[in-house]
Amino acid sequence: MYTQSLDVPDGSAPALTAVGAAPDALQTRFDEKIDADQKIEPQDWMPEAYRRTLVRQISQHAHSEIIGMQPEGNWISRAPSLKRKAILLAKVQDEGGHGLYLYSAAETLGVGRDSLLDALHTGKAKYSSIFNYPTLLWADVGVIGWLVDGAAIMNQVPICRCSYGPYARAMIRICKEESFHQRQGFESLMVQMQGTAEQRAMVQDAVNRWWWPVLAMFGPPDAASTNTAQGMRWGIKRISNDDLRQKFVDATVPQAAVLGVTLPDPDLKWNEDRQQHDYGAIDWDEFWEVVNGNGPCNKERLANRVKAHEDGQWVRDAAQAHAAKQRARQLKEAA
Ligand code: FAQ
Repeated sequence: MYTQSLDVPDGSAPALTAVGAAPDALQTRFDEKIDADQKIEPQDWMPEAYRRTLVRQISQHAHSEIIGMQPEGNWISRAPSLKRKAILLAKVQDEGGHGLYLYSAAETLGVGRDSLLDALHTGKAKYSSIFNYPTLLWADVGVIGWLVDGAAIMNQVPICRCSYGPYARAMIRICKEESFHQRQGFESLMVQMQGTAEQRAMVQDAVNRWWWPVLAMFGPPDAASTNTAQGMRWGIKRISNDDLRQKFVDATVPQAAVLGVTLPDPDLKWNEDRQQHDYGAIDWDEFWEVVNGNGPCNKERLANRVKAHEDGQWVRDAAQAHAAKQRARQLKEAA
């Protein structure tokens, strides 16, 4: 199991590095560390805005992983073979594990898991737009692995170099698992593309529906991205939304050719001058509708999550009762 430094700030005492130091000196030390590309650790002094930004991003990332279990989880009972079912089960469980590492990383910033979950369940916290689209066909599962996990890797590899130590370390393991996810999706699609005309049409249909939401997943254009400049200054974000999107398009076009699918964009073409692909306009109105709770599956996803949390209450109660019993026994033995 992934572990963190447990030496987390609890707000009751100044961080060790703060003793005897004036705030300006602390800010200078923090800036020097960021400039030198050193890691900030939970026990280090950090500006409140840096802490808040990390809590926002890491918790939203955790929520995305947990909600992101639903679109593919929907197909576990209908996978076409035992092999595909075993792969899919492992993948969906991995996503749950990613959520747990990330909640742990957020907790090192002095925030409780209950409050993070509460923000998700009451609709205050965001999670990735992409998980509000339905999985209509078996091919959707392969396309999620290929394109959604592919986009996630593109976005998350740079976060392995994030300035906040616990987040960066969590991302290293997560990215290794995402690579397996991407490859299993591509392989599943490859098999389907070598099947019947009906299977090939199913894959193409899934690609047509997922392509544009996947491009939007990287976030708004740089000009409209409110958090990018500060995130990059702090070394939380290393590459901008548009640059990551471009890298993803350039990496995916040759993969689509190997698969034999068409990416649904008549404006997608190689630009010799830029040495990159041009691509068509993303529907940002649709993106914001989805982010603001009005996508095709937002209500269903959140309702499922709240129900799962409520249904699991007895497990949390039992774990706490067991821990209390253990503590009482240890106290009795020590007395
Ligand atoms: N959906 O100023 P920016 C996965 C919000 S995990 C919803 O550019 P920032 C694994 C953004 O929060 C996928 N909201 O923001 C998997 C901000 O609002 P706020 C999740 C979005 O933070 C695979 C506002 O728009 N990955 O796929 C989205 O600098 C398969 C302005 O945006 C991560 O979370 C969106 N797509 O950049 C699981 C990675 N985009 O918070 C299961 C970590 C933007 O100020 C199956 N996060 N917004 O109210 C990041 O890299 C960044 O937070 C970005 C956004 C790039 C997502």
